[in-house]
Order: sequence, then structure tokens, then C-alpha cells
Amino acid sequence: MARSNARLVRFGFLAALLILCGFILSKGATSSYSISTGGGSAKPAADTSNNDVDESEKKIEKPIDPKKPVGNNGEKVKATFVTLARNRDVYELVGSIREIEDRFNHNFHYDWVFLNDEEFDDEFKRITTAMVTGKTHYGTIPKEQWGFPEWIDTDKAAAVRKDMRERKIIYGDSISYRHMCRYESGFFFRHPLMEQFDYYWRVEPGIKIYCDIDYDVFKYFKDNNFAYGFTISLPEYKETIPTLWETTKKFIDENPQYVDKNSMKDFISDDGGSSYNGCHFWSNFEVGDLSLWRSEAYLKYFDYLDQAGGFFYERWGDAPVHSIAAALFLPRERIHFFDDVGYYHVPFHNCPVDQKVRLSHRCSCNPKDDFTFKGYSCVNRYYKVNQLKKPDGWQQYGD
Ligand SMILES: Nc1nc2c(ncn2[C@@H]2O[C@H](COP(=O)(O)OP(=O)(O)O)[C@@H](O)[C@H]2O)c(=O)[nH]1
Ligand SMILES: [Mg+2]
Repeated sequence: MARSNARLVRFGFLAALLILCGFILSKGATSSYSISTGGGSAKPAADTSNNDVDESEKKIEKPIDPKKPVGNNGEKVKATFVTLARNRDVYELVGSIREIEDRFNHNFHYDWVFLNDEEFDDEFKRITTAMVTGKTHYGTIPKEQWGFPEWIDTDKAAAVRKDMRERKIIYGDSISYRHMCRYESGFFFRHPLMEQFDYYWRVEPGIKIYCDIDYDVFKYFKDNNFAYGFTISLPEYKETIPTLWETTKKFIDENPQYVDKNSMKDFISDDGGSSYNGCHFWSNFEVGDLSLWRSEAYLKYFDYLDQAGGFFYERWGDAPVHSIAAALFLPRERIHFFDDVGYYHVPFHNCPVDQKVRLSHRCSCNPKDDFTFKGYSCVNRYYKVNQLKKPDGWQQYGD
């Protein structure tokens, strides 16, 4: 009797020990660590406690169709990435494509249009097609869009380049850079390959995207009726655009109907439009509604600038040309500042200063490098003229 009681006690003790072990194990051997980001999209720490999984939850997930868009309910906007590049740019470009794909496009599979003033070679096509998860398209630029128009005095243009070389103005002596700026200003959106699209995102070689973009940027643009989006803004070198503003003012005087009554003119001028403060959206990154560039206002404006010859007699960039047009022809609410994507093109960084944004979007950048609120950045002015509230803690990252 005593023996069987002792056996019962041993059995009871063993059972209690087993239950205790089970309980400890079920709590998980490793500790988990989670940060509350407030953004709501950070992944929860792995939950190892639920070993009693309902049978119905054990089913194997079907593999996701790699070409099926996720995160936008399958509703794809007619949109594309677009890159102007030379064949030799391919290895600098693959890094940019990888950044865009890893941070955004692997979920959405938007197409990519590549444009070049020469034929793309097989190596360029093979490599870029392997990198892009959407369809790729390759276009050659017609000669008349990448050359001196017949009304340009090429001797005068050559004298300008010589002078700019002596004054060490960046790209001041380059012919191809001028063709590039003119093409990006006035023609990329008219290429036949672009005709099927309503929205675009411009990408250059050597850029970085620092944060996860888990929403469909194009759908976001469409839903919000945005027409132009930027990440970095700064003043243009005045030496490259001595008469751009005078020419613009003449155009506006002749065509006042094109200036929107709620335009963001106060972003580009500090004195009511008398002079240009140089603020421009850095156009190596652009997300936009192509109908802005296809509008009568812009087509006429570009033509006016082109006739004036400043792409060759000066060195007008596509960034100030696009920016002035967006600031004048659009209502201000159609211009969008991306404070959440994180972006780099030498030498400036956009790194969200708001920690909540950085953590929830897994941004891989140092906010101390952020240019957004530095003294030289025009984004300060963008916040001011639009009466926007700067993110918490921005002062820490200004100068
Ligand atoms: N096809 C072609 N693309 C060019 C040429 N020059 C510049 N680009 C492209 O135009 C864009 C701007 O040129 P980039 O050298 O990056 O100028 P930066 O960013 O102002 O220093 C990039 O996408 C280049 O790949 C050219 O002569 N031919
Ligand atoms: Mg560049």
C-alpha cells in the first residue's frame, strides 16, 4: 500500500514536472523584442506560443503569382518607370533597378521604359530585363529630338560652351548634357513607348531607395489626384539659367490663362514673381502624371523656351524647367513631397527624420545625412508656403 502510494506521489511529481516544462517551453526559449513604431506596419515579434494550431490553419499557402500585383487589389494603374541611359550605364543602372524592385516593384510589377539616343545593345537589354519584374521596353530617340534645332546658331552655342568651360560651370562645356536636358524637358513623354501610360516614375543610374514602399505609389497618385512628386529640392546654379525666368515671365504675360489661380508661385519666387529664387525639384527622381507634360500649357511653354534657345545658349536644366511649370500650371495641392521613401542621388540624401517612419518602413539611412531641413534645402520653403507642419524633431537635423 505504502509502495503504491509512493509510486503515486512519484507519478504525480513527474506529471507536475512535465506540465511545468511544457509551460516553460510554450513561452519560448528565446526572448522576443518588438518596437512600437506607431506606424502600425512593423512586423509583430514571432509568436512561438501557439502549438495548438487549428487544423484548418495548417493548409499550405499557394505560391503567389509573381506577376500578380499585391497591395493594390490587382488594380493596376497605367504607369511605368522610365530611364534615359547609355549602354555603358548598364552596371550603374542595375543597382538602381535592384533598389526599386526590392523596395517597391517586386510587389507591383510595373513596366519599365528605357530610352537612348543610340540603339540599346543586347547586353543592356539582357541585364535589365532580368532585373525588372514588369515588362521592359527599349526605345531609340529620333535624331531631331537629340540634336541642334535648325534655328540654333551653333557657333554661338560653341562660344557659350567655351566660356562655361573656362568658368568651370558643371557640365557647362557638354553638348550631350544639353541634349539630355532638352529631351527630358520636352520629349520623353511623347515617345511612342510612353503613349500607353498615364503616370511615370523617373529613375537614374546610381540612386538608392532607403525605405520600403508598401503601397502602390501610382494608385496613391491617381486616388489623390497628384500630378508631380519629389524627394529633394534645392536652388539651381544661377549661371546655368541667366534668362530662364525672364523668358518664363514673357510667356506668362502672353498666356496668363495657364497660371493656376492656386499655383505654388510663392515656392519659386520670394518677391511675388519678379525674380526666380532658383528653387527646383531635383528631377533625377520624379513621379508624375504625364498629362501635365502633355497639356497645352506645358507644350506651348516648352516650345517657347526651345525657340528662345536657352538649352544651348545657356544650360537650362530639365529640373528648373519642370519645376517652374509644375509650380505655375498646377494647383499647389497636386504637388506631393515624398517624406517616406528615402532617396539618394549623389551628393544628397533624403532620409526621413521621423523615427516612426524610418522604423516602420525599414529605412537603411542615417537621419543625420538628411538634406530635407538643411538651410540650403528648398523643402523648408515648401513646408512654409503650404503651411505644413514639419515632422517631430526636425530641428535636430537642420543646420
Ligand atoms: N542616352 C543617353 N543618356 C544620357 C546621356 N547623358 C546623360 N544621360 C542620362 O540622363 C540622366 C542624367 O544624366 P546624369 O549623368 O546622371 O546627370 P546628373 O545626374 O545631372 O549628374 C541619366 O539617366 C543618364 O543616364 C547621353 O548622352 N545619352
Ligand atoms: Mg544622375
